[in-house]
Amino acid sequence: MATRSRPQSSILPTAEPVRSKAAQLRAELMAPALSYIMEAHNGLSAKIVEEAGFKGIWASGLSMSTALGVRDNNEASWTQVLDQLEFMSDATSIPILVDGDTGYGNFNNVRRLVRKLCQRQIAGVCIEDKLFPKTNSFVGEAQPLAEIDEFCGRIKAGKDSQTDDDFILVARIEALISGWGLDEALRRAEAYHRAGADAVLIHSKKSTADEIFAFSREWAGRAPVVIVPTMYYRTPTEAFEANGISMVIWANHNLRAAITAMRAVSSRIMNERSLAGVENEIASVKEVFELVGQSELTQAESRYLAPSQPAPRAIVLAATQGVKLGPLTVSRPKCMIDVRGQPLLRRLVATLNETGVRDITVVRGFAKATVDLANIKTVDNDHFAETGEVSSLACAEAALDGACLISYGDILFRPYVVSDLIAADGDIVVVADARWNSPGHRAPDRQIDRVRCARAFTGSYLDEGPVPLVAIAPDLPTTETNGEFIGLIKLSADGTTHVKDELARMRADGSFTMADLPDLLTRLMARGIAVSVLYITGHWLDVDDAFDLAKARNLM
Ligand code: SPV
Ligand code: MG
Repeated sequence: MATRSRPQSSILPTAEPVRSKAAQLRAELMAPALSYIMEAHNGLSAKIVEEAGFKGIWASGLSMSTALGVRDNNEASWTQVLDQLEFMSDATSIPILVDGDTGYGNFNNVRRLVRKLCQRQIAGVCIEDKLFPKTNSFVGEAQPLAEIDEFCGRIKAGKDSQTDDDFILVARIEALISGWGLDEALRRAEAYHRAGADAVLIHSKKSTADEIFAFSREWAGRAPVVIVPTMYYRTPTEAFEANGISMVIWANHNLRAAITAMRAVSSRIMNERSLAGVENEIASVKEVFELVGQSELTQAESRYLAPSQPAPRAIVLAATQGVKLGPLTVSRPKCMIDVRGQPLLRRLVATLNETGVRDITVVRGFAKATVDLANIKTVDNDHFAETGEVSSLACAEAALDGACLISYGDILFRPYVVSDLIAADGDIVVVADARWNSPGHRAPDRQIDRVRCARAFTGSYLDEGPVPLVAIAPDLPTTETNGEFIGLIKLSADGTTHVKDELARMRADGSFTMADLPDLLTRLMARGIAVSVLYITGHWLDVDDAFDLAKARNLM
């Protein structure tokens, strides 16, 4: 392994199970073996570096800028860089050494930078002895260098600001790059080391490592030496080990690989006008999901999300012709009359769909062939002219299974009415309009199904839950009427069982054929089965006669 002299550190690798990222980076830097860190420029590339087995990440300024589509001249602000780092840090468990350029200003900017880096568990920063705004080291010649004392101030300020004792500050010496020679590089290394730098990075743009090795011989391990062999890439890694280098930064190779790969795939798809040629040469969508840990989210959802209740199915009773609508229902049933450009039933189905109710069985009768909407199931009551609502409901008995809604086919209501009904407590809950008697609501002679409840509507918080139903019939005295049944019922799974039992009883006792839903509800209550009422105040309508239709068309 390496024959270089080892820098001393009080913090060496230990058997501790969990170390901070800064402590991990410190251990790598101070260890006798040569360590390598690999460039990343965003959360994805950082994950890939970790996946490859690297012990650390170089958050390259050149790569992060380029990935953002800007130049490595501090065109991306330091907080924009910080945002990238936050994603990289969150996405990985290995330490990140960030390329902090010049520290983005003077000592004061370095202080703020280091505090923010520590907050985001960034393990260390490398700052270079140039001036803000910086230029990449491989651009141009003889870039100006910072005054040594001023740069030492930046180092001290950074070290004084770290909130993790293990945070690493690497001082980067640009003297060789700028043509100032080995002695100047060593003078600077010594000053920066004394100012508190944990390591020095000696940079070179030569194609051989000669000047780097000359530096490291003279430096003799006074502090760890970090290098970036982008230009002297042919030098064997064993030579770095043999010359006392502590850490190698592979500085921009993921970015450059991405550029090559993205160019190849884009131009191929452009030229071939097809994805077929590239599909097997690029990462699969499955791999994409794996990289970001999609399965963890699925597990977490099963742990933390409340199990969603399956939406009830719905049975819509739409068999009647609706003779009171005269010529409008000669060739189609009233559920199919036009209400402002759409059949009434299509509007009803859309409202149910909006609340998650998708399994809808419509009981057809009169002119059944005209009831032909998409997304509904149909069953037929071919005896619609001689039978009542309960017979129609029985035609849909196969759909009476588990939680169910039963709705008349000639009503419309706001979606919240269904949502509130589904959420309401109770095995059998019916919706009633407490404003049943308001002026102009109905044609004066119109018969409605009146309900009497255990408590009248109050208009206060008391109305929030359903109230027990006491009676339901068209002929309740006005003084005893608390609302109008709108033709919408919710059954829980138990409620559905009660209804099916009652249908069987009604079949057996002969009351089945002409019975309507209020008769069914009355029989259930007589057997001691609780039925409740959810009050609403308007926000619904039914279409029974020309008066209702005019109102419906106005409302839509
Ligand atoms: C970087 O990766 O941004 C560096 C290394 O600073 S270099 O581009 O070699 O200057
Ligand atoms: Mg850089």
